[in-house]
Formats: sequence, structure tokens, C-alpha cells
Amino acid sequence: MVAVTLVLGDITEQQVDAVVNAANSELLGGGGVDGAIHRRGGPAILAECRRLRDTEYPRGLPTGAAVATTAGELPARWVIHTVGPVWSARGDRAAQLAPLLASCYSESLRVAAGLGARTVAFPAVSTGVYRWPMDDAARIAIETVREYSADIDEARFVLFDSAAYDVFAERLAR
Ligand code: AR6
Repeated sequence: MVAVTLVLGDITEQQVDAVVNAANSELLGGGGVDGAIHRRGGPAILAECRRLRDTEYPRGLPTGAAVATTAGELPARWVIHTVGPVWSARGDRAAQLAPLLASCYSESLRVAAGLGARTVAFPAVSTGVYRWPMDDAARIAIETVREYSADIDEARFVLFDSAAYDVFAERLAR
């Protein structure tokens, strides 16, 4: 069974097998976690992302999907890029999008397990630029990872501030 752990900190400093990136479909970098990962990981990550765009994903990585590259200079072996949905304030729309956010976690774990990764660090996907409310994002993230039964030892949520950490801790305790 996967152990779910929480850390307050920067995802680029995690010593794990795989670090998950909250990317966008273009796979060519951005702000937030994405910017930090490319900055700290160096140009090898972007080079692989460009190759993926030229080969498997000419139209971009779909929302809810996940794909791995090298982790470059990060203290991890792989970066797994996933694309979260953009929050919609319309309740019916948010309900349609929630499975795509869950898919970011399950697909990332599936890719990680396929690579032989045992420890995986996740950011709170979609809760920054994409505006998904932290409490609902934490519920989806924790439920999805808990339900995942493949060969992963640890799923570590890395929360960037104490408010996000507290929300995840409260959800995890339920
Ligand atoms: N370590 C851990 N968490 C972080 C870090 C970090 N270094 N930096 C930010 N966070 P975001 P999204 C938190 O915006 O909402 C990018 O431009 C942050 O506080 O990175 O999925 C991409 O290219 C927030 O709680 O991802 C896409 O265009 C969470 O990580 C778009 O943003 C996610 O925030 C994706 O938006």
C-alpha cells in the first residue's frame, strides 16, 4: 500500500525517484512549479519536452494525462509532467473537471510505477495559476492516491505554504 506523506517545502528539493510537475499542455515551461522545475532542473528537461512535442504529443499533452522526462539536475530521476484542469466557478463544470484532476494523480502514479519509481513527490496540481480551491484539490488528491494500489512506496505531497499544508493535513487525518 502506498504511504501518503506531507512536507512543507519546495518540490525541486525533494529526494525522490520522481517529481510531478504541474505543467500545461504545451510542455514548454511556465510559472509556479513548472518554472521552478525547469529552472532548477536545467535545459535537459526542456530538450526532452520539445522532443515529446515533436513526436508523441504534437498537439500537446491532454489535460489529465502524464508523461515522464529526465529530472536533469534535480535530486530525482524523473520528472512526470501532468496537466491539471483550470478551475471553473460553475458547479456543473467543476464536477465534470474533477475526474481530470484525479486523473493527474492516478496517471502520474501509473507512469511512475511503469518506470520503477517507488517514491513520488506531488505538488497541489491546479491550485495555483489554475485556481482550483485548495480543500477540494486536497480531497481529490488524497482520495485518488489512497485508492491507487500499484507498486509505489510513498506518495509525498509537497505543499508550498503552511495554509496549503494545513488543508492537506486536515484532509489526510479524516
Ligand atoms: N514547490 C511546491 N509547490 C509549489 C512550488 C514549489 N516550488 N511553487 C508553487 N507551488 P502552479 P497549476 C504551489 O501555478 O495551478 C504554470 O505556469 C503553488 O502554491 O504551479 O497547476 C504551468 O506552466 C500551488 O499551490 O500550477 C501552467 O501553465 C501549486 O504549487 C500552470 O501554471 C500549483 O501551482 C499550471 O497551474
